[in-house]
Amino acid sequence: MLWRIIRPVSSAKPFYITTPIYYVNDRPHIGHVYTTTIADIVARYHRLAGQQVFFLTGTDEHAAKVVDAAAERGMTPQQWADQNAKAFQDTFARLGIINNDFIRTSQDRHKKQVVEYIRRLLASGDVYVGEYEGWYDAGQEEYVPENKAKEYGYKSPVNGKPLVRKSEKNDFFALSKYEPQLRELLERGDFVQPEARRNEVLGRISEGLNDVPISRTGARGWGISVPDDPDQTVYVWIDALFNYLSAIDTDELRGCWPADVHLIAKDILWFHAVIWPAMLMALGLDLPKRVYAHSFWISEGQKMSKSLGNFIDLEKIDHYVETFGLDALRYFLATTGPMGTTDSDFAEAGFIEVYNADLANTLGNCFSRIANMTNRYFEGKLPSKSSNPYASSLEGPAANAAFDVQQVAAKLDLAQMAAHALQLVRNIDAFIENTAPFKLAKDPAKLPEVGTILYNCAEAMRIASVLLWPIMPSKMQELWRRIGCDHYTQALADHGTGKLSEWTQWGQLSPGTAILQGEALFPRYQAVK
Ligand code: ME8
Repeated sequence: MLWRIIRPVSSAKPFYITTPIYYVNDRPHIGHVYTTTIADIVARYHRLAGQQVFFLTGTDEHAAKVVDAAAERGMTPQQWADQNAKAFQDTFARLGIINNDFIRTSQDRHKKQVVEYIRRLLASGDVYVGEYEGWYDAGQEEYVPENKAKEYGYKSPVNGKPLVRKSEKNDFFALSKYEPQLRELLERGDFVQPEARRNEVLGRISEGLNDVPISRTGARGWGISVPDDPDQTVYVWIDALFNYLSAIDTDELRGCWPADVHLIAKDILWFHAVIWPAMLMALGLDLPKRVYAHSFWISEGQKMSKSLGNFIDLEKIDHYVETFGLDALRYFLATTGPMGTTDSDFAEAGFIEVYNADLANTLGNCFSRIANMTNRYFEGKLPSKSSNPYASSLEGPAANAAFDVQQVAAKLDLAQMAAHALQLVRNIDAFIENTAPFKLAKDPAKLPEVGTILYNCAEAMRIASVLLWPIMPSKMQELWRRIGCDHYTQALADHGTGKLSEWTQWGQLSPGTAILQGEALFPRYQAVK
């Protein structure tokens, strides 16, 4: 299968990035699309930089709410899970996501491995049988601690339904035993990002750690049975967290572990920052290098909800893609999305503003100017860079942009990645304004100067386009086609790798290359009245 291709370009450990695996009780929405798109951008950036990448996303299927949702429709849980898992796969494919694998927790390959991991956990001495009683959030498949339950008014903070008092006899994982190691891990500084999220987790650890159930009863035949104890089913969260290991637990891929980044949102940070590392400690496995928890999208100023009708669902996502193009959606998600600690608003007016300002008026317009002048004054062939006052004028700004993008990419600061690349495009525009090649061109004696100016512009634009490729792959490939750089597209096809440092060196475009004008890359959007 195509998505399993992983090219052995070097013996270095592949960069392993994951998204949460999403519940299949419903179809995907903008939140799921966001995390997976962001992961795609990061994965593409690492491939562009020449690194092998393993990018995993998928679906979490053994939740009780899947059994309920299926029953309401007269389907089996597997049928309902199949239908929704397909919706996630189709959506991601349509949105240009190039994950290496898509794991489903109902697949045999996952279930078999989980049984093995549970066996090892049981043998670790960190699991005991105990009775648990507490407030249960059925929608989230999660027990809520007493103080939190009180704070939430004994209602789910996610769906507002009453928490239920529940008691069970289960297998428990001795999480509390790992408190010192977890505290040390969190204090190390870069394990949980952003910083404020790390402090939240540390604060909660200070309140004390309760042991956690890793199995449950009454799973209605849907889930993974605990080995040698068929009454108990592996608790869906434990089953789900293991996906990060089960997907790569093959001779070919085991070397991907540990994960470089688990990308998630704030809602599931506790599981990833505390429970998951403790389980790995108990199993004697390496810990992921980083857990990055972004914030939430709200919509038109309010929390997304079906009843308010402001849910950014698949239909709305498709509407944006049809109207503005897929890359514009990716750009909007990357530049205005909630990667920090505040939520972001998905609003149509904001989308149009970003689209017109950055993509139509800046990036698209700047490329048109360069292509138009090259066609008007040099018959569409890139002029030579003779030495005159303008030689290498944009070389410094281009080098700065390349350097800055690499700095911020390491911090997953996608908005700044885009901003630095766009700054280079603004530098090109300012350079055109200052040198006024359209005026110089009136004097034939000045044509070598005009040529040098245009060479500078095209070269800087090429470098900006390389830096923007992870965010807007199709449009940048189209731009490459128009400036004779199809070999970049070929190198990056089928999970291939690029040469970021070479491609951002100055002076790669050969004079004489055909520069194609073509249609506007990002036509200006005018609202239909
Ligand atoms: O929690 N804004 O699955 P889930 C941004 N199966 N991102 C959002 C979002 C929003 N409004 N809403 C959801 C689960 N997300 C478990 C995970 S992992 C081992 C198991 C994204 O379907 C975000 O990434 O509820 C969040 O963490 C995830 O969807 C939760 O997806």
